[in-house]
Amino acid sequence: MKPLIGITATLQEVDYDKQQVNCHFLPAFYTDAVSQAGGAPVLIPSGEEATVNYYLDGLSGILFNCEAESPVQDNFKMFLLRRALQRDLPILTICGGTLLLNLALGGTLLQDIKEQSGKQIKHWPETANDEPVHNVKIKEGKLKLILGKETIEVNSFHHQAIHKLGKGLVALACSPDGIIEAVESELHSWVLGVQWHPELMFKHSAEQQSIFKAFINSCKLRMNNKR
Ligand SMILES: [Mn+2]
Repeated sequence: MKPLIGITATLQEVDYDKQQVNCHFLPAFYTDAVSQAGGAPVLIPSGEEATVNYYLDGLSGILFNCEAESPVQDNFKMFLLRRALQRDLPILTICGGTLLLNLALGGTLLQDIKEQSGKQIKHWPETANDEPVHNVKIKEGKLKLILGKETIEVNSFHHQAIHKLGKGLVALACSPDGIIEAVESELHSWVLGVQWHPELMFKHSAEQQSIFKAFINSCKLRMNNKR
């Protein structure tokens, strides 16, 4: 049996049959990454907060995607994230999802890395989305156990970053300019956030794929313990 993995979708106006229509949108990289790691992906549309508990009853883990949101959608995602944390569900967050995780736990953000930190390395790609932009140094913790390495090359698509860490979060990886690029929660069984996009790299990177495998394995444990 495969664990059901919720992935947050983004409500977005899309050209649909010659009209602009609100669609629930998720790049297929996310579902591909979850499927290939052994999970059964399920999209979670932004909607009524009253539905959140029904999702959480059925899911064995949640992946928070990165897409830019409206405040209304952010509220829904924040509600979903807080409830998932309360239930100690396995959670993987990517890029903007990781910033949301930090906010959910009371942390703060750097709104513009260049302006606020004065640091100069690039956090935005010049070429293909799946190519490395900078390296990250990996500290002791969950990510080092998953990757078995002290340095990896990652892609990067962010102007914002974690500033003050949220309650229970520990930094697991930093870029050469000292920006926090990965976190885990010490207060939960399996909560990992990365600032880069492993879903764009996993197809040709075994180490990026191992992040999804570790997530899905924790979701399988959760599923088996619940039954
Ligand atoms: Mn970066």
